[in-house]
Amino acid sequence: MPLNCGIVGLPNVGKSTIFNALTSAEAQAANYPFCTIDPNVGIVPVPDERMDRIVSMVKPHSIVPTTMEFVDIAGIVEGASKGEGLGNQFLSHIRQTDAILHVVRCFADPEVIHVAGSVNPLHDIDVINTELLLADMETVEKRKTKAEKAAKGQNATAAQKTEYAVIEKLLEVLNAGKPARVADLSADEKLIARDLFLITMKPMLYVANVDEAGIANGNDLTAHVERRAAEEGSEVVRICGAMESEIAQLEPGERKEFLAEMGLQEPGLNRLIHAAYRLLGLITYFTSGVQEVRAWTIKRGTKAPGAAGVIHSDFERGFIKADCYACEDLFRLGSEHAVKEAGLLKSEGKEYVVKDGDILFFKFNV
Ligand SMILES: Nc1nc2c(ncn2[C@@H]2O[C@H](COP(=O)(O)OP(=O)(O)OP(=O)(O)O)[C@@H](O)[C@H]2O)c(=O)[nH]1
Ligand SMILES: [Mg+2]
Repeated sequence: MPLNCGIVGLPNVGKSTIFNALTSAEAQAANYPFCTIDPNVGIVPVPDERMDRIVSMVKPHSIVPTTMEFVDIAGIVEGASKGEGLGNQFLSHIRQTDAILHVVRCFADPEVIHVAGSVNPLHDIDVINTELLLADMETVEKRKTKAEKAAKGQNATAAQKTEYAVIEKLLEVLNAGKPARVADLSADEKLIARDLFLITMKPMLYVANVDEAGIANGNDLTAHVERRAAEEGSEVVRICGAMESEIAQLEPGERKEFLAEMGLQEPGLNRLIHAAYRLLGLITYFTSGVQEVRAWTIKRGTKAPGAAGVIHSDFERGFIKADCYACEDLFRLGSEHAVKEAGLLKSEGKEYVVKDGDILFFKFNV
């Protein structure tokens, strides 16, 4: 199962527009609230210029980028946790994602309806975050009664006591209006908390949907979002949904020209994809040969056998070793042969922690 990011926010803020630009899909995006009802799912290649450089050197027969999944979810309104708007059903769609991209409207356009009547990013952020928080409080409260009884019973096990302690810690944080992710939990406690599938435990970043004028330096509205995000330790990605959807429809040549005219290096979507990738704690390694150059996704901290397992479970089961070098060494020295000559191609064992940008060759035996 690939990890995925849910696109979340108030109705009519541009979630489906951004999703369509990301996935080249044609999910319905229109100027009325609750245009999206069922979640739209799309798989997106992760742009990687290191991959392009490897390909230009190796000239393989086939090229396979790595991908990630985005889910376009229905808009949330005040009271959603109590069933308002499209209510609880959509919270459950968010609960199934691995990370949250919280889209905040930072463009004025009087033509586009705002559900609260006026554009006010901080108010919008509060509405969404409050609903997510309330949903989590309900989840934790539900669990509390049973956990408390077990923990205070005569035959309470250590695990039951820990579970209750975790629930108390989480409630303290949530009651203070803070997301569950800031709760101070040990690694063991986090495992217990994970079973609750809390929405505010998921990593989250803000996507400020701006008008064209606001892309380069932001605008008055994004300044608020950036301040709030800094207080929370969250990231903000600025993007113009309307323009990204135009860029996405251009041919590659036209796209380059258009970006150059706008004074941009790359589409905002690339920045968004990379930010989402980081948010999920993901890194990329490559396999490279004349047959195929391919990028693979792993969680940061994965050891060599686990990385091999992403290709095939046999690779993990029968893992012997991995020959490994950094793609940066390849770029610096010009060829795999030169990397070898320089003694930078290493044979790594089961304990090797794979690094972002490693080029790996697995030896296995099943
Ligand atoms: N001016 C401007 N309009 C935008 C931008 N992004 C989206 N819109 C418009 O905003 C309206 C709503 O866009 P959608 O993408 O359908 O919004 P949504 O958040 O998916 O809405 P729901 O599915 O109803 O929750 C459409 O009319 C879009 O054309 C933008 O960057 N600038
Ligand atoms: Mg939509």
